[in-house]
Amino acid sequence: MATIALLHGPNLNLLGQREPHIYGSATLADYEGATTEAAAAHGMAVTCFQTNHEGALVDAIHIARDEADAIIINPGAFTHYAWAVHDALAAFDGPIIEVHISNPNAREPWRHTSVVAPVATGSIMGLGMHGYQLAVQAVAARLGAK
Ligand code: CA2
Repeated sequence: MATIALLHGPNLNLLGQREPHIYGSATLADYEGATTEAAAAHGMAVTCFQTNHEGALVDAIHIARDEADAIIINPGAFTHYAWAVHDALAAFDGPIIEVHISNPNAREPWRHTSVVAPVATGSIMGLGMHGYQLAVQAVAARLGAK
């Protein structure tokens, strides 16, 4: 069975607890559950991981090299400056979908740069939960899943 590593970066463990005007009321568990459900409809499994630490995210990407066929990643604020995350993703062979709940391009200028986008297969932003479901569809299409 094809496996997707669903990776979340810093502060995304707080989803649903603060800033609902930006990020909505869904929790991280809601995002992980919806992604897992969407993947199951394509016969794929999902492993979920969230961290507030850059090195731990790099380690999770390295583990995904052996244990996952695709990555769906919301790197949080690491998106905008974490070149170690960029380099780790560059060493992953399968599809990588970068997802953001909000639309960083419609926010502060420092959010307009993504160091992840150049090594992602594609980027989806501003669509909330729907973005994760679209990311699963993109992975399924690229892996030839049902
Ligand atoms: O829109 C996204 O998904 C972001 O990746 C979220 C990051 C932000 O730094 C990126 O620019 C865009 C921040 C996540 C922080 O999430 C919180 C959720 C609830 C309360 C506080 C922070």
